[in-house]
Amino acid sequence: MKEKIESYKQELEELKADTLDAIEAFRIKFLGSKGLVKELYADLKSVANEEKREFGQLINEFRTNAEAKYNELKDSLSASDGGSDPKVDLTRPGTKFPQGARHPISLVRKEIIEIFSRIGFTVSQGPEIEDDWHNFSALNFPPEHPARDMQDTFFVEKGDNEMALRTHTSSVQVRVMENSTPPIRTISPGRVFRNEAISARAHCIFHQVEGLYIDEKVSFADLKQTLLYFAKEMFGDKTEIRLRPSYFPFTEPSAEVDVSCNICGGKGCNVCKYTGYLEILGCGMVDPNVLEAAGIDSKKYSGFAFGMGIERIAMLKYQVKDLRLFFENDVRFLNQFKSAY
Ligand code: 2NM
Repeated sequence: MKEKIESYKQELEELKADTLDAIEAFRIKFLGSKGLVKELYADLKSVANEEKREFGQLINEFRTNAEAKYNELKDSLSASDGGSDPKVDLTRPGTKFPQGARHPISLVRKEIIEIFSRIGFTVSQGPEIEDDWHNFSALNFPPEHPARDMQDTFFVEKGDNEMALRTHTSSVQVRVMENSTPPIRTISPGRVFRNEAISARAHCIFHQVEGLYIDEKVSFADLKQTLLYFAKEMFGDKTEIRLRPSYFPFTEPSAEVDVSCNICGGKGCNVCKYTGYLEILGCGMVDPNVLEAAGIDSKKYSGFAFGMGIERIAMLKYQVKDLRLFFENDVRFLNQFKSAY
């Protein structure tokens, strides 16, 4: 009996197991229900009574050692290779994270910026709270001129000088003209604010992209071709544009630009109200007064400018019928733009 325990002890000490299977085989051999420990306890029954105590202790010691060794082997294996821990199943599919979606206004703004970047326009930004000069006076809105009522302005008290939430991002372009010399090619995306009643087609906060191009001999033909390029990139290669005379204080001449309806291809449908065209932006040649106000020589330089509402473009592109959806951030609406990029 003594020799048997000794030889098992020897075997236990010399045993090496470095795989999950080998460790399991070790456990079965030593600690299993038909293992060596069990066998020794069975043998104990046939040991003489006066020797039972001594052998019992030896067997207990052997079992404790075997258990310790088993735990040690298991620990060293899971420390060196967590993947083999039987509690961790690396073949299980992972938990899915709900994925967000970009806001359609961000998507359209990004696309507009990319289209104009390809023909050399840079992006400029400026403050949302503006002084009268940058939002109105420098843009050829004289004091008390009815043009100032074309959009209702939110005024903000700030000490002695009255400030306003900008009503267009043209104010950014005044700053660009004041701080740089032509050639200037820039677009200014940003939020603008108008005191308007909220409806399916209007909101008191919306997003604009305005563009400005100033150099020697910039012509109305340059403006038309730039906008045609933009329309085709934005709405597809078959898109046509149409210009109608209009009025803005900061441009002369001025025009509204329509694109052929991308829904019906110009044939007429309820989206274009059977006109075949959709209005997308306003534009014109920068009034010499605006150039001079910003310190640019209007004898030497000319330029064109344009402005568009991002919500309007997004409504046409994604066929959204109510502009208020862009401001509610209902995830059922936003999730529909997941694949966009
Ligand atoms: C529009 C329409 C026409 C415009 C003018 C200027 C500036 F600063 F150069 F005078 N920036 N943007 C402009 C011209 C904006 O929005 C409908």
